[in-house]
Amino acid sequence: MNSIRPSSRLPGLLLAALALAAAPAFAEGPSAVVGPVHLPPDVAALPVEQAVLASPPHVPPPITRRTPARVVVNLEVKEVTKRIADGTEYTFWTYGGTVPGSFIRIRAGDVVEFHLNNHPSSKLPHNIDLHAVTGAGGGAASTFTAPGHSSQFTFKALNPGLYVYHCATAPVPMHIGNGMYGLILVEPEEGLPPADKEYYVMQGDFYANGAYAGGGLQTFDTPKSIDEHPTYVLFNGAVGSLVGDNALTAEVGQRVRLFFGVGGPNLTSSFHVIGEIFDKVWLEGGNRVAQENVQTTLVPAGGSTIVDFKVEVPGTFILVDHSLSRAFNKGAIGMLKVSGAADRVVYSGKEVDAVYLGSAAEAGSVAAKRQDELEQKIAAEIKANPAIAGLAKEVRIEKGKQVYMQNCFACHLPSGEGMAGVFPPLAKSDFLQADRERAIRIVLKGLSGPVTVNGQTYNGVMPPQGEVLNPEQIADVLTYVTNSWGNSAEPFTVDEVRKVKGE
Ligand code: HEC
Ligand SMILES: [Cu+2]
Repeated sequence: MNSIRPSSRLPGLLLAALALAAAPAFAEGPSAVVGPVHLPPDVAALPVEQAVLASPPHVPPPITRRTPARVVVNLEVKEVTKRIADGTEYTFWTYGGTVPGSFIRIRAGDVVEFHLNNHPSSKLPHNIDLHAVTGAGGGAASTFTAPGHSSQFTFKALNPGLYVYHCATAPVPMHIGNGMYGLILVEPEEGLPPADKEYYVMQGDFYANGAYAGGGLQTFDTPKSIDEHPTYVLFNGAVGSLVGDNALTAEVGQRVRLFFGVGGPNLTSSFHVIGEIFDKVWLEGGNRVAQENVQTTLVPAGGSTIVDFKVEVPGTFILVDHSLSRAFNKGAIGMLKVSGAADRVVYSGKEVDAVYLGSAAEAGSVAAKRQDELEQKIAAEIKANPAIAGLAKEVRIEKGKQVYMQNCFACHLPSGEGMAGVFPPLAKSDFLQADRERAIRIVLKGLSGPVTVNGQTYNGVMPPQGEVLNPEQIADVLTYVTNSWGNSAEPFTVDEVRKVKGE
């Protein structure tokens, strides 16, 4: 963990970094190495502790000591390629290998010896600005670290609260936009009130050089970022990172605490949990409860909140940014699954959330898994046997099912049966199966006016999907609906869709 003198060893990278920097004051480059701090005897005498870091959605255990310590934090920067959406990967830059980065938990009054280690496989220098730090750049100037190097600095945690940390290397929006942020909790001296479950969730906006779930490997798109037009708005770095098998869990009667932050780089969050009310909100991540009984709490970019709520009834509770296009079209959805006995006085009806979204996202993630399995099968089949047409169709169907579960099921229902008199059925629909081009046109351009499906007349409005779905997604969803629930047809091709689209 030796300090290095980056200015003498890294001329190439430095020039590159400085050239990129069009130098706003907070985009920190390297600063001179000033040598180890002289700790006064009372600080030098403090017990030394290695910080336990946790990966999202988990947090380290509460701090039980009631006296300060010298805490050593080791955080590793790693550039990794991981799933961002079904069938789609992204090159993330991370603290600790995850988005958001490792959760750091310390206590007010602690003196922290912070080590930032940039993995040798990294392509770029990085640093860290911790909002919990009192000092220029929040540590950024002292931690500018080249690949394969390690920087060290010391700070005293003066203010309790929940703080964002992030990379401040130029171009800063790109480093943050690639996932370089996380949370550091500075517990008040007396600790936080106890909770049964504590979770770590961060929202971020991602600007990809491709469409939402567009497939393949995506990277950061600077013009989209400058225009603040994100491709994804995500909880914990991927579509579905908190749904299905990955959902947060709790039991009836427990007190749940969410440490929620927004990395940005640009958007704020209207953070809401569908079907729950925040009993307590530590507004803006400050150190006291500022409000009780809150439905939606606003969290700024580079800010945080702590929310507590007791779960009284079982069910699936959906975490969203209540700017809902981000939830429904860009990925900002998570789930808290609460198990236990129902309390029919508190809540008696059928589980609306489960139909509304829950089962959809779960069915979606099952479909995603199935898609992956099938794709692996195809790869194996291609090697052994060129007869792969049947499997290819199955993949299209599974992909189409995911599109359906996001865009169609709300009206036509997961069973494809529609709703009598309101939404026509797709299952065994004579109308659907009679004319392929018409089916494509309906999905692309919508439909209104009277139609007769299986002898029943409908006169509603189906919104056009051509703006939301690309031709491949439309071909997939039509392949799915024409090969499900007793329907059967040849797969729809992207060319067929393009032809109708170009009319
Ligand atoms: C907001 C509700 C809504 C959504 C979402 C929706 N539809 Fe429809 N759809 C309708 C309505 C209403 C009609 C009938 C329109 C009319 O009466 O003219 C319809 C008609 C249809 C028809 C022709 C009638 C039939 O039953 O065969 C097809 C095919 C169809 N939709 C497919 C889809 C697909 C595929 C999606 C998703 C990509 C989708 N719809 C999304 C409401 C919706
Ligand atoms: Cu960085």
